[in-house]
Amino acid sequence: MVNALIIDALKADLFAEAKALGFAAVGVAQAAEDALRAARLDDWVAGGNHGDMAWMADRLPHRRSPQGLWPEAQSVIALGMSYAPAVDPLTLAAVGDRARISVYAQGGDYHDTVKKALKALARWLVVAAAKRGLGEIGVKVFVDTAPVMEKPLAAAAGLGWQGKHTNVVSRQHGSWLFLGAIYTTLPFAPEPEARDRCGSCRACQDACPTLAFPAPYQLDARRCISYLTIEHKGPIPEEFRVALGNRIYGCDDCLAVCPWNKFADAAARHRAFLPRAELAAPRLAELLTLDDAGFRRLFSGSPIKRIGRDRFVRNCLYAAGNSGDMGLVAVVASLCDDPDAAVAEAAVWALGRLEG
Ligand code: B12
Ligand code: SF4
Ligand code: SF4
Repeated sequence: MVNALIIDALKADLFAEAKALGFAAVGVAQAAEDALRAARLDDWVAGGNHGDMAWMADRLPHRRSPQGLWPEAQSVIALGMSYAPAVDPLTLAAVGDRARISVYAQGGDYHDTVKKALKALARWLVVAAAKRGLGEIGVKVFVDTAPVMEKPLAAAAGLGWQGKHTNVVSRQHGSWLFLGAIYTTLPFAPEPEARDRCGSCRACQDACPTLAFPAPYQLDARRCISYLTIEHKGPIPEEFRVALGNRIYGCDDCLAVCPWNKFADAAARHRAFLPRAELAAPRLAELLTLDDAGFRRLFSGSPIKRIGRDRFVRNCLYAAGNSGDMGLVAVVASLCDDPDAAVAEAAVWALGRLEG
């Protein structure tokens, strides 16, 4: 009983510390398995919706629940950091010679920023628990790369609900939260789950250029531009190339049309995610000339560095093919015999489209 009171007081202080460290949202969920959530994950993977992301199918028992990954975990601290844009990301949709990089990748790499803040918060918690006589507690921090279902856990912790586009939507921050989690052996009382506020809206499903939602709340990653431009290796299937438009890294369309974004406060955006001027509306002509060294220089500190020069230039070539800009013909032609087969093939496709 005494411990329960101490743990409740500690939770209040933890939430304040999370805000001080730059998190815009924080909540707590149970670490025990949720059978429905686990079954839906299994169905999604069994249906092949993860495409070539074999790491989604590996370690499924770990991903199904926090205790599947770490049996000693008692609760999950779910955290959200805002990257709310100041301008509507769809405004660049029709500008031919410019490329579109999704909002999440225009600033610093969220893996670095969120992980640093998670580690600082976890360290704070270990010290604060010991000071309050709770002994030595265990903590593990996660952002993105571990087998953790960050969206359902954030929803269970009350940060927001999983919208029909499957991402977590917050009443205060719209679609624009990066998520992270701390598993802990401390048995915090969970927050109430957030209510689904999508209602009869289907704006995100209607906005998807590649029809990637077979049903509300379900995404077929194999059709998603985010997957195709970031995760997919080799040539992107022809059926999707025109729909890519000028998107060269990720896609924001289903997030950007969500009506709840009108409540998102760009002032809550963490300063690390302010867009870098050269990535907000880059010129295709310049991106198409990048070699390995130039690519690494431009994208140092950015999540884009992970895909490497070849996949990035491949994406830029599809966008060039869609641009209708004859000024790009010479640079596109120069890539037709690129040593990377997917780049060379994309250049031939783009040239055919520009000239044809
Ligand atoms: C794999 C992955 C992808 C894949 C697959 C996306 C997906 N929807 O699963 C691809 C490459 C396509 C992708 C794209 C993007 N991603 Co991503 N991705 C992940 C990752 C690594 C795992 C997600 C996962 O577990 N998927 C498996 C499926 C089964 O999980 P799920 O979508 O939660 O599935 C649930 C629903 O389908 C639901 N469900 C099924 N049927 C039904 C029926 C009903 C009635 C209901 C209510 C629910 C329901 O139940 C399932 C289980 O609970 C997470 C990080 C992490 N470790 O969690 C980031 C993550 C989800 N991505 C993120 C982001 C930002 C993006 C992009 C916006 C990036 C961009 N701008 O290009 C896009 C958004 C595309 C979209 N509409 O989802 C953020 C989302 C933040 C948020 N606020 O939600 C995360 C959490 C990364 C992070 N740490 O911040 N991503
Ligand atoms: S990110 Fe783009 S392609 Fe993927 S589901 Fe959303 S709108 Fe469709
Ligand atoms: S656009 Fe509409 S349906 Fe989609 S997540 Fe937002 S409120 Fe829900």
